[in-house]
Amino acid sequence: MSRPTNLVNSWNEWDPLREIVVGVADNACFEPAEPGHRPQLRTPDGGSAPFPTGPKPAEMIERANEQLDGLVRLLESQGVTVHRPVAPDLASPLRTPDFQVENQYCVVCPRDVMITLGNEIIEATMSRRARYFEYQAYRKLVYSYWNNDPGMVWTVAPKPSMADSMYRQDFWEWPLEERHRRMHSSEFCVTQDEVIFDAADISRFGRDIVVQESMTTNRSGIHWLKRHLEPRGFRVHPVHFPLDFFPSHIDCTFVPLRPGLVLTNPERPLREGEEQLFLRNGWELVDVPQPTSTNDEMPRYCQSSKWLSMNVLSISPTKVVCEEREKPLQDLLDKLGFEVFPVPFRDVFEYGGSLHCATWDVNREGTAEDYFPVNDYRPLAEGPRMLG
Ligand code: DAV
Repeated sequence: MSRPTNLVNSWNEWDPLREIVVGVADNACFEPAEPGHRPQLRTPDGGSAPFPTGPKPAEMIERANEQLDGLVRLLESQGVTVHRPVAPDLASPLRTPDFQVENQYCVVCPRDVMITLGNEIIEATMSRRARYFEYQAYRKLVYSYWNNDPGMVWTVAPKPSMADSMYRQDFWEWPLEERHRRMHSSEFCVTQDEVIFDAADISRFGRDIVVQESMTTNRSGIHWLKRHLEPRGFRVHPVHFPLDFFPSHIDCTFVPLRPGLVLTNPERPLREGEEQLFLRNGWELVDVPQPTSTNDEMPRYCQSSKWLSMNVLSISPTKVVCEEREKPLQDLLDKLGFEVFPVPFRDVFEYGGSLHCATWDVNREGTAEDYFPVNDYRPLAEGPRMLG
């Protein structure tokens, strides 16, 4: 049998899933404090006790791996091909010409690093030092797609320096009042001087790409995405959630599940006006219920919010994988007509996310649909200069 050539093909977050990458917890370390990140323990002693450093204990890694393996088994039982990254040594200190960091983090969340946009795989710039080299864990896989799919396009976004000057360190000290005052300015812990984005700030809707301005994606990063993707036929829409004072990654805030339906976060509304693109094209924005944990009840080393509850993974436009404890959300999904697959995943939370974060879909059925025919999209004034 001849090999299929379109190995890399994924245009949105919901089309029937054929091939996916699921992270592994092997070799994971505690995330170090750095200018772009201040890890903190969850209460009751969150204010005083120091956040651990160095490799995570073996039994914690084992527990996370068991849950990741459980997700793999579920996906395989649904006919999905699953690949895993290879975790390199992450415990050694890292030094580049511009920064040093005591250790790397983990390779549990490919979503943050890698993205498939149609037939193209993009490696994000990343925004934190401990994650600068995370792409390396996926290179073997990327090479296998590169070697076996002649139509695949492989793009590595420019690496930022991650030098001290790239960060705005006083951001972490701003009192709540100041954050409130600045909530529409979208200035966070990274400056605008360099191109910065994490792949998980992007959500895919066929030929439309939605990108959140955040602590991990700046306006220069969005500008790079526009300049890169518009000539390929995409429309790139920046979005903002002004009530999220520490935004990072869109997949706990704005989660499309099928054409016409986005799950939204009731505590993080879109900036006024940005909902129009969706409403004018007949999309429904449906608020999810409160998560089953408060922020304080999240696992001790978890740096994500309680809204990991909505970090679900679509197997198809009718099948969704959801964390097993999130019964209120499962009931909503059921009412909306989805078949829900609950899996335990809380032991993975401290590795950076839940079900959507811990995966990177490489192949879903389907093509580049236009879900937003009614739009007043304005591409960048200066198109790229073509040869000839
Ligand atoms: O709401 O804390 C977490 C995303 C993790 N990758 C949140 C976003």
